[in-house]
Amino acid sequence: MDQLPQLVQELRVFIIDIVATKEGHLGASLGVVELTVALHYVFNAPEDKLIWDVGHQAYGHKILTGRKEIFETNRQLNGISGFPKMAESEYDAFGTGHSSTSISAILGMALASKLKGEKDRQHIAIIGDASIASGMAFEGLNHAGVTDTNILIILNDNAIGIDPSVGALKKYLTNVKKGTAKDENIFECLNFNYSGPVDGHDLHMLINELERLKSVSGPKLLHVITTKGRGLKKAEENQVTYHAPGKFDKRTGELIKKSDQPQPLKFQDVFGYTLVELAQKNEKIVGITPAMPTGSSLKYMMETIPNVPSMWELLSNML
Ligand SMILES: Cc1ncc(C[n+]2csc(CCOP(=O)(O)OP(=O)(O)O)c2C)c(N)n1
Repeated sequence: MDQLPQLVQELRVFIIDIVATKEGHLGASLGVVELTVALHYVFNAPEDKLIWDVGHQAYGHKILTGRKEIFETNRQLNGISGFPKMAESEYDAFGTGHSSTSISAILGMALASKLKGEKDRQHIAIIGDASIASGMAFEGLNHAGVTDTNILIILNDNAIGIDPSVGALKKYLTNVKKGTAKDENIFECLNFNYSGPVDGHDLHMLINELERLKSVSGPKLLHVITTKGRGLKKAEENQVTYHAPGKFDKRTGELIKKSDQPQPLKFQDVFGYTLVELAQKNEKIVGITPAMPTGSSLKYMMETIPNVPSMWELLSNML
């Protein structure tokens, strides 16, 4: 227990060191370093199942589960995957990459465990505030709430996806954090035992809470508040850029320009600019983001043609 704060520190420095030169996702993994250490301290993976939704925040998990020496091959040809991958490690309970699958997946595993009569196995899914707002995650919550499975959903709430989170659930979670949510707790209403919000950077508190929840039966949800990019000032300040920043100076966080030569456009920029060109000629074209205006370059259309026509206008134009 005494050595864990040092482990947290070392893990953070190691992630920064490697991603600074090898590139990859940064902010999300930095935000869950304490949570990762706490989870692996309290639970007994791979016997207990841990599913990281999307999986771009699982670098710490990979490093702690036998992949430290090969972590520098992350996302390279013949190297390790940038996402949890079952074929890569028995600690990766489920292959992720597409968001919002973790609740359904962990529920399926918990139900299977129950059928097999395994009483002690714990099932945990860690999901972000952007990913929990999608349809598939709701389907999982809806189903889980009427089961007597021992599942723990950890909501990692940093108020940002790749771009800032949006929508009614985001507003609700903000109100929960401020203590001004009007009605009963939404997760309690769905039959989850809700606890939190807790500070996701307070290692001891996390460990105590996870230990406590271990013996609470039924579906549980722990609401954890974290800061994306935690521990690297620039990454905390520019959370969108530092989601996947490319090469940077590991001490200052300063981005390193690829070269002074003009760079070819990224695929998503070709897509984004083409869409603007087409939409300027055809008012029936509507952009729908995959919850990442920056990553998909739909931000160009949002900036150039920001008005959202009403559904009625759209329908009457189509008729
Ligand atoms: C189905 C699907 N849509 C979109 C994406 C692109 N995407 C990757 S991460 C992410 C947002 C993640 O935000 P959150 O769940 O809050 O996790 P955080 O990065 O804050 O840890 C999105 C939209 C995806 N991976 N899968």
